[in-house]
Amino acid sequence: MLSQIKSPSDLKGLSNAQLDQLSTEIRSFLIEQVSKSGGHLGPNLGVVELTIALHRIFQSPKDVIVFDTGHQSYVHKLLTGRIAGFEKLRQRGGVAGYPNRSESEHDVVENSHASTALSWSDGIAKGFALTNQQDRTVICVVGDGALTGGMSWEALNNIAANKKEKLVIVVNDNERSYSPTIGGLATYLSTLRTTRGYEKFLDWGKGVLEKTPVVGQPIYETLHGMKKGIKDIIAPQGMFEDLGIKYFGPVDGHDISAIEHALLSAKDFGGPVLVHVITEKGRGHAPAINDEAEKFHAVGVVDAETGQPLSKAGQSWTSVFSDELVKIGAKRSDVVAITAAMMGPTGLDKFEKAYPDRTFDVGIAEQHATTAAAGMAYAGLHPVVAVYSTFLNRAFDQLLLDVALHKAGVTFVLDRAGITGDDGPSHNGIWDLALTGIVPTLHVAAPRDGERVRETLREALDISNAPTLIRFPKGAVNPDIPVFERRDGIDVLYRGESADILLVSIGAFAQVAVDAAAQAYREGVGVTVIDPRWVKPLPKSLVTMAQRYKKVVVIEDGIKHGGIASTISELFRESGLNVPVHSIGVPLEFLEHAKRAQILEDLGITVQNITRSLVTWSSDEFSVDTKEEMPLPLDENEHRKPLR
Ligand SMILES: Cc1ncc(C[n+]2csc(CCOP(=O)(O)OP(=O)(O)O)c2C)c(N)n1
Repeated sequence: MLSQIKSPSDLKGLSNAQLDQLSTEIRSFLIEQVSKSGGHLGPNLGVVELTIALHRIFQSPKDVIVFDTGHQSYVHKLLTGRIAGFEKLRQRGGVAGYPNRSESEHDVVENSHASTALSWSDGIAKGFALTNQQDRTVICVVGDGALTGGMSWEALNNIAANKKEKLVIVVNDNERSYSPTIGGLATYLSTLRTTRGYEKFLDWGKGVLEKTPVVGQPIYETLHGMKKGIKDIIAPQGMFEDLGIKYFGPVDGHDISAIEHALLSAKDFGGPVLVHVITEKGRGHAPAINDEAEKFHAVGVVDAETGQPLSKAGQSWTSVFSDELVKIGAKRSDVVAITAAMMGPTGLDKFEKAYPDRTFDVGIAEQHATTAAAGMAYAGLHPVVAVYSTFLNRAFDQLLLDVALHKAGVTFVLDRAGITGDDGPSHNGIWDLALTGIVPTLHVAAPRDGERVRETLREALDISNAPTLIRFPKGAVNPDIPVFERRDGIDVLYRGESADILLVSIGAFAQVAVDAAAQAYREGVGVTVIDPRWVKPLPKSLVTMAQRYKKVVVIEDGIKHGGIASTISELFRESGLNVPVHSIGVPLEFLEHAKRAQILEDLGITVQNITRSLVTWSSDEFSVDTKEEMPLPLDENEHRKPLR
């Protein structure tokens, strides 16, 4: 059946039995394909029936379906003609792990960061109303996890103000973010979920009382008139309705007819409506259901049947940090940990196990996490805020003004820094060095290996009168790269025979830098590799060191614009040091999904290529880097073209 679905219109004439068959086939397909490539398996297994129902009731792309976060859009992709692309899910040439406009007209919002869909939907609905496109409905699918994000509530506040807005909000409630959703909202949704009594009560009242002669009808009407009061007693759903948003539900999210019934009513309502759909994350796949911690929210390459990882991962950067923080926690009762709904992925789960009272999961709320950390620091604690690099973007203002301006002793630990690859443009952690570079008082470290993660974490936690930040990449940690000599906090990793080039290596690129220096030596070029470890503030001794060299080259896993190379250039300029600085890093582009290694290759960040550059630069008197001189692309679609 699945292979016959080329577009949503192919779903329309199917019988209930055929729809059941299709759901089963979609689940088998997802289990098989996602196990091969890795991806968001659990969330997608949970929305099979919901997505089918959405595409049967609404007419995409005329009606616009916006998925919050977008990680649960695989079924939508399958129903909109992209089955073949799943062979290479999240790889170059295959479908992206999130909605992607270049793939299909059915994808409108290219997301991956949570809690934005309600704002998008509100904007699109208002746009349709003002441009005479009233026949188009906007449907926003938002998880209970994404509803913990502040943006969702800013949007709801605006949506509710327009009683005529044609917007259907589908709350996909599976009680989980990665792990169980936390907070007051989760408790509230759970109340709605468990008090299904209200609708039944009203049906019963209608049936019985309407048949009761004379007094029956008035009693029913009175009860109906008191609806809200009764509802609040039997099913306290007042919150959404008090806001002015009609509430339907809860609806069994695995019963296509029931969902369709609710969606039809919602479609005809003529104002903002919320349909509360209950789904099961990982539905139909025993290994996912049995995964208590995360219900296979996101898996790597696994055995399709058992769900077990196919290769044994080495020790990761995350686990080095995780273990060290637990050790520190034993000696320092002031150290507390904060996660924004990512306890396991950031490695804070071990800290939570050891010190549950000192661990806080704030929901998908990076901004709140950051400002609350400033508050905790004021009260005498030393918070460690562990987030992915890409998600710190969201809390920039809080970092700048609530934390840094107040010189709060908060330590940020950024996982997945640098190019991450598979998850596409919005998941790369390539902006943190540039963004944090402009925050006064903040200290930033980029450890090159596990030993340096432990070391810089301890150093960071010893700073109590200013914020600190440590960033490291995704995946298996590098073998430790021993230090040749440490001068004023700067590690010398490789000493060149002659003073041709000083190669400043930032963070995890150190091994590549050392290997390139070794190769350059064979070609007669003397390259000394140093690792400053702390890149903000930069040690002043860098200037003294650089004086001896003909060229300085900086390699960093982040955007070149505003990155460490540019800070170093400025430092040299201000110190009156006239030495050319070359930069190896990420150009100012959105990088389409592909393996990290592939992207690095495209960008020329390989040992071989860097060696070639080092050799060229060492003999280049004028040191003009032509790549740097290229104008920014004028064509707005330029960033979609292949990287090369
Ligand atoms: C701003 C931001 N922070 C963190 C994440 C990481 N993240 C991805 S999905 C997810 C949980 C989403 O839960 P929910 O919205 O309920 O969707 P479900 O996976 O349960 O369907 C989180 C925390 C993110 N995508 N965006």
